[in-house]
Amino acid sequence: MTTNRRNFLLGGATAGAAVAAASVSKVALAALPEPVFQTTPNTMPPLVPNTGRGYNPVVTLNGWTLPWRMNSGVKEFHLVAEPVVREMAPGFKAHLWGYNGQSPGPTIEVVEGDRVRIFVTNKLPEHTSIHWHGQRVPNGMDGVAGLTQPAIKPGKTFVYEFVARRPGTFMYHPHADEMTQMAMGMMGFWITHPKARHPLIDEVDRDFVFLLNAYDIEPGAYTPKIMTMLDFNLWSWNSRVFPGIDSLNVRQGDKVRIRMGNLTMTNHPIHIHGHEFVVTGTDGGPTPRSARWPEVTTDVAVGQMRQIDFIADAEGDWALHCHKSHHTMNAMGHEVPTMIGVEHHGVVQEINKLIPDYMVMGDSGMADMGEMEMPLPDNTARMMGGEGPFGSVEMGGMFSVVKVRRDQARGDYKDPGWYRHPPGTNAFEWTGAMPEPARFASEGGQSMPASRRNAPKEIEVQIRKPGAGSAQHQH
Ligand SMILES: [Cu+2]
Repeated sequence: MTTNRRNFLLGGATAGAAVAAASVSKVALAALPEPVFQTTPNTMPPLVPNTGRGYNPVVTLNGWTLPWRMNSGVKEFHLVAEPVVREMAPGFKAHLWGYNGQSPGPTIEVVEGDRVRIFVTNKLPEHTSIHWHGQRVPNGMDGVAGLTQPAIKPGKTFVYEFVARRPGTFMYHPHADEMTQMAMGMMGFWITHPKARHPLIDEVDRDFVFLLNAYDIEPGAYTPKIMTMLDFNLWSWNSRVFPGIDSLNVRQGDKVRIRMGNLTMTNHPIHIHGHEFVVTGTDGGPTPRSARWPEVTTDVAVGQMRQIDFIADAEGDWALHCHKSHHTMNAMGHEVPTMIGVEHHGVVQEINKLIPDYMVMGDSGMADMGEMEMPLPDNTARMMGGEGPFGSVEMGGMFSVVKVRRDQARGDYKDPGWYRHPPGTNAFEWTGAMPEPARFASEGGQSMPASRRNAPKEIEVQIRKPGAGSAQHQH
């Protein structure tokens, strides 16, 4: 218990590793696969399998795949549930709970038919369990604390064992004090690759996975508020917010797959630019071909997974983002009134004498907030930011870029930098003559009928206040 406590207080991934080694006895260590930890938030190269049946491995955005050991034909994994420090964007770290040094936990990749044994060690200050969302497992392996197993107490290790029966994309997360543990970042992806060519699962050149998750962290704070039910302020992919989310780098002509699982408390319409995709699978399995149609946005509802496939045939830097515009923004530090159309600069100076931190939305929109140097508390992601080749991208949260390049080598996931547009193919400023549009010739244009032209400009509103003795006129 004392080691758990210390681990909790230190929080760091390195501390987690040290404590994991110190608190498991030598006898237990001989039987347990050595846990593997990851401390950087970088996108790790795909983990090419060196034992068992082969497959084309996935790439976890700002994440990694958990190595396994083969023990008499069983794939053994070791997950350690523990407090972690996650860099959500450069300059902004969060104190979360996760697995093996990161939130989300590592992706687990197996092959249909594999017998899998997962050791789960609990280094959290409270009990936990793991549910294998979407999978066919024996009921006793389903991970629902209290229903199918006792909760895993702090310091204890449980074993889950089952056969990965059907190919697909699944998630894992606790089924014990879920509201706290998922609000703190405990979740991960599970891929079961088909064991042979599958009529409904096409082979692809690139296969990306990420989880949609959300946090409520006050600007300047490090720890999520766990009682939040709907009003989250950080909309993340794999516990990263733009500009902290890596780009998806592909070779022109590649067949690309993206798998997205939603473990937030709301839906996310995920939208791609410049390409059409088809939804080729859900957590229920591959979609029948007759039920696929081209789309550019697909809604991923709460607790769902969507697998999309497309041919990346158009070179360029193509945005990929949630279409809820407040999900492509990071936390706002203030309750800010909308002041569009109000010239307020003098007013703000007056208010600032009284309230130094007072801030208003720009009087012509919020775009200037993407570039404005606002006084931010330490450890805060800018509300909208991310430098592009033409200025601020004015995005945060659930936003990234699919970079399609002709000269990207096969299997190379390196960031190729910004797209160099062929000359004459960018939108440009018009500097020629601007004739007055004809509609200004008649005041009111087409929207106001000619008969109303002489209507009084001021409209008097009469408000009768309840309980008041006489009618009052107000303008
Ligand atoms: Cu969203």
